[in-house]
Amino acid sequence: MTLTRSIAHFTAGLAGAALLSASLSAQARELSVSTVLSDAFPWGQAAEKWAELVEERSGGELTLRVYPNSQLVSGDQTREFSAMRSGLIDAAVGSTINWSPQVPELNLFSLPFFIPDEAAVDAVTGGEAGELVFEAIESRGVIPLAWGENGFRQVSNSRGPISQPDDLDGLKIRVVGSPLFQDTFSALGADPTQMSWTDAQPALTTGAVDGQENPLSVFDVARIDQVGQEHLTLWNYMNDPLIFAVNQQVWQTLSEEQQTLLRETAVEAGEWEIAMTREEEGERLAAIQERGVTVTELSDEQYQAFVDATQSVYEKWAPRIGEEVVEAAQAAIDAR
Ligand code: X2X
Repeated sequence: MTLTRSIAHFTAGLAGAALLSASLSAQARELSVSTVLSDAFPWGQAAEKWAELVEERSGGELTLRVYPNSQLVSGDQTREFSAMRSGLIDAAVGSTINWSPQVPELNLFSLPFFIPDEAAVDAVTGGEAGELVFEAIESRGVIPLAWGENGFRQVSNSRGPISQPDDLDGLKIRVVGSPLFQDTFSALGADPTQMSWTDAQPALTTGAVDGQENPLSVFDVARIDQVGQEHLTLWNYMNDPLIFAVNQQVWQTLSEEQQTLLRETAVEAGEWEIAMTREEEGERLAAIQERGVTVTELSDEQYQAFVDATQSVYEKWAPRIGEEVVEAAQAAIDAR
């Protein structure tokens, strides 16, 4: 080989390598996925599972990078939906509560004592109401793909057992996201304060608030009992579904194959996480009780007293959510 020929050969080789890496990087795509809770919790595990499945099946063409602890919105979880809509975040596995300030229909799930059990949750998310909720999300610039579950939210506090509305009288309760929660806890005679999850833990530790409400998985993993929350009431007052979703512009730049892959893996990860969350509830409750927490269960009569006390919240919020969605959900619950 002459020197000129070998230089030409070498250069061609370089150009080939550059071309190959350019085409690889044009294909390889990384999307950011926001979550509020990390993979110590089922919620974060749902997002990690989604990322794993996408990695496996796309052969590295598509990567989901999970950013937990609301870090992409500086801890302000109620801004997650807006950040995803505007493209600051590509995707998220988010709570209906945190997105409800931007999507009023999502308050459906926060209506107190409206969706009483797992069968009711599945009937709502899997039926016409669920479709209407997904349409509402899509009409606001975000593509919803699948459901997950944070779980039924239970109330805890540091003062004493709660078995009737009077027991909440004057208690300072940390609440999330939507103004609906202010209404629910005010109707029960409590003194609700809205704050992010990031701020909630120090507020519980210092005693700035007396109580909070979260699913058993969150109570257990975050060791809420260790910040003085010794009384826990199982009242299933609302279920907190999670939604896997992608920004609309990002979605439109994906090939049809990639869209199908993202949707199918989201559905799979969601089903996996919902089953796990429900399965683990029993052992979590046992672990919480072993750590010395007083657990209160309600009789039918006691439960009804809470339903009656929060009736005004239903009446105020059903029209804001949209009668069509609420009626579709009610019909699904009745037929379950
Ligand atoms: O902030 C909460 O309580 C949490 C973690 O459950 C949600 O993001 C809704």
